[in-house]
Amino acid sequence: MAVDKPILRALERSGPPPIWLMRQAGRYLTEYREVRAQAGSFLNLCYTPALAAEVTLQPVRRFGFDAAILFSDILVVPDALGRRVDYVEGEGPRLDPIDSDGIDRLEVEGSQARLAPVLETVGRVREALGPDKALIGFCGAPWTVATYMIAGRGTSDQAPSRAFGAASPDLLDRLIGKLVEASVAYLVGQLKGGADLVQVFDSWSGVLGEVEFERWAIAPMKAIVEGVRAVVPEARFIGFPKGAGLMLERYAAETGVDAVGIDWTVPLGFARERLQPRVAVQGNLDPMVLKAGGVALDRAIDRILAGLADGRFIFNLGHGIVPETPIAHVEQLVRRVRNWQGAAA
Ligand code: 1CP
Repeated sequence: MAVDKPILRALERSGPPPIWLMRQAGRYLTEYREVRAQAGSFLNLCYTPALAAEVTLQPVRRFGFDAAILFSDILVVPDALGRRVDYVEGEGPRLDPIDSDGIDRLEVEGSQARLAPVLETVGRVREALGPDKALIGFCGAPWTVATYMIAGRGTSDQAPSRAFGAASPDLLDRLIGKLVEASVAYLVGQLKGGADLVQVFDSWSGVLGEVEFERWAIAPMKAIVEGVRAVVPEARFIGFPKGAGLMLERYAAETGVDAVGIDWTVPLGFARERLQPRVAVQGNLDPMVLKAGGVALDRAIDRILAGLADGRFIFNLGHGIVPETPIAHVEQLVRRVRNWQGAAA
């Protein structure tokens, strides 16, 4: 694969830091809100290629980010596996909590046909995107997707899923195994359809203890990386095990990813000394600092760049942008990262 895209270059060596933002397509953009209203339901937006492609491209057009991230959601996978998924306005996703029978009935084989519209979006975006821009495909990591399938909604500590794993670890293994299988096929489809690399979001890995992190975060991620590379050998991965803390080092060493995303709690010295020698690092501005803006934002940006931009590095947030973020703050961020002259300047 020719490395003519700053994001792909940053996976291999240092250079001017490329930038994109998690949840860069979303409610903080007026142009997103217009398309979202036109689509009716959120899932309808995800499954309508013309509209999903449009909102994928909006933030790249507006801010000149180095990557577009496919507009979809991690919960299209349970939806495609035959579970009921609803998005309740102002509240978030709702699913029917899954049990042993439900796990047995998951339709792994049929799931890819239902995801065809998302793959069509990938193709449309790739065609419309400049050659220097990367298209990032994605899925949720099995543990994080499982937490929504088990609890039926987002929770603050994933107590229902931790309890499920403690009481029925073999059952959770079965669910995770099916999600690995569906995710491999889905990511292969995205990469063959035009994605330049993929990110796997393990937003809830931080609630797992050491043993559980090995079993339900590291092992499934390694299986996904290996499964995808068996079909697409050059596949590139960013893993984002949010909240993983000290477990980041083993995640980086053992899963086979090319880059790890780090949230804002990860010390820059740890990222530089323990992670960057092994993988590229992506992150880690606190979305609340971006929302606040001003001098505090400038200082935080400079500190991250001084700490990480000498190595393999992609500038990003430590989690998704929040809807209340002023557009001017995003412009301030992009300008400052683009003007970065290196630690010596
Ligand atoms: O009304 C709306 O517009 C719905 C809000 C929304 C949006 C814009 C949801 C519901 N999902 C999305 C898009 C989305 N989700 C993207 C698009 C691409 C981009 O980044 O621009 C991506 C990558 C995701 C991934 C996602 N969905 C994650 C992993 C990342 C993260 O934020 O931790 C998770 C956990 C979800 C579940 C989900 N979907 C939507 C919401 C509000 C949530 C979180 C629910 C909760 O835990 O309470």
